[in-house]
Amino acid sequence: MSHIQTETLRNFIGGKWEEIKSGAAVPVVNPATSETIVHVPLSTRKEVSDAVKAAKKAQRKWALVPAPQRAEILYKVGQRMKEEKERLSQLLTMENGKVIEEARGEVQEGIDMAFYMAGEGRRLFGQTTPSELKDKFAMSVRAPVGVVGIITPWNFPIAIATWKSFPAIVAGNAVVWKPATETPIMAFELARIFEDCGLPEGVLNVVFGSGSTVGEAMIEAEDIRVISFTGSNQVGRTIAGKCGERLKKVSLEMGGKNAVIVMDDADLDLAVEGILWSAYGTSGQRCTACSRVMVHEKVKNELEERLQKAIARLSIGNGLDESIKVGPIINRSGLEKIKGYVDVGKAEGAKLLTGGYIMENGSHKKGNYFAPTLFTDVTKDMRIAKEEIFGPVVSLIPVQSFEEAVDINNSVEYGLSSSIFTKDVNKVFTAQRDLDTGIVYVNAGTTGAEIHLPFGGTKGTGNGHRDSGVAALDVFTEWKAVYVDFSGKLQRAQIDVD
Ligand code: UN1
Repeated sequence: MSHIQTETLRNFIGGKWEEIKSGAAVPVVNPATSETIVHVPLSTRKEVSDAVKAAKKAQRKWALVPAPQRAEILYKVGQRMKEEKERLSQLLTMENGKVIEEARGEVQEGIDMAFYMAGEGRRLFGQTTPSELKDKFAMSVRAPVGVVGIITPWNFPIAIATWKSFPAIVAGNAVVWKPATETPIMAFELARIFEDCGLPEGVLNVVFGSGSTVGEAMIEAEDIRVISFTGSNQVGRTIAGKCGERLKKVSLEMGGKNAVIVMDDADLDLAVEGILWSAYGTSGQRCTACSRVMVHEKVKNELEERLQKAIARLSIGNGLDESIKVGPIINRSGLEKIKGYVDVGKAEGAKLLTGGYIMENGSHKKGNYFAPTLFTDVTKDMRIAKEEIFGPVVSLIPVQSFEEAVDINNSVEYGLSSSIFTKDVNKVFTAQRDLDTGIVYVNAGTTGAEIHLPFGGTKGTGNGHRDSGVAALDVFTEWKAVYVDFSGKLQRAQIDVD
């Protein structure tokens, strides 16, 4: 890893790569091999405070740079990411475990976001609208909020970081970023690319460390006006409470319990492919991963058989090998959690069709591998049908009708993504209206969001905000209404209207 400056990564604060005083660090472990790749520092409140100060200072100037010029940096960043795509993808597979094809997809998602948000530099549209008074002009503009805090997860360490930091930067904010300690290399690489592309010092600051110290200090920092977080529901709720007390804007994306509906008229080959890709891709470690399948009873046996055959063909192993389809689980505690849910499912009376165990033989011994798992005869009240597992575990829930499938889809606490396989156009349109998730797919699995559309969900998935798409700008800007009276006299709104 010669391109990484030291054995322990450094924070990026005010344009400088800073070692932390205490020297405290933890290893970053490749989940496919259990080898230590690098160390990540555990910063303290002091580093957060330094980063906030640097960001505050930089933001004042950055906000005055015309947005199309701010965007120029994002174009350069996108271009650099494109040139370095293969190298970044390899590193991503090493630190996160996802298979190389998916790592390339994730880096591409970041590249797409760079060009898309760079385009916003020449849009950032507000509204112009007539005033109710003569000789008066009315418009709204987006103003940056100031310093923003972003807290990103290990499962999409570069894509999600771009969803949050790119709109923040193009809109004229400065960023303090705490990446997940499991996957700091993507943060190091992205910050380095920004530095190389000429981002003024202090506009992007990276502080490595734990949620309980670094995350907490960011929430408490008065000068951070927005927190954008992706992670667990439990942590998100705590953040929301703390931000609420401080009247701090907070945008949360907290996972899902996503379902595919397979109707009796579905193209079953397509449904099997869609389920396989969205459930076992990324080893089920996506917020959008398919975790439930509501299958019409008429095609239940057929779907079970086809899925089992398809699962048996999945190759599981080190994602750097191009032939591998399913990589490892991020760490040991992730594995234990998944195993725990399999035990719960069995105890609840669900029927295990395949998988259900930690793979500990042969080449799998070195990494954290979980066998792709399929349960059937699951009922909607079982815990495995309600709680987020974040692993390669699917529950088939037999249903008798379309309406029942939609009801079950909507019965969980989360509302991120859902999908339906059917050829009936009436069901397609009814489903897109009635499924209560932030993302709906027709004749595709539950994953595959594109960056120019809003990403997020309802109920326990979020708090009404969205990542990516134009909606992301709402998180990182304040609306400002501007009235210009050119009548030369005092005109009172609502009163001098005749
Ligand atoms: C996530 O799992 O948090 O739609 C992000 C998808 C990807 C992004 C997933 N484009 O699955």
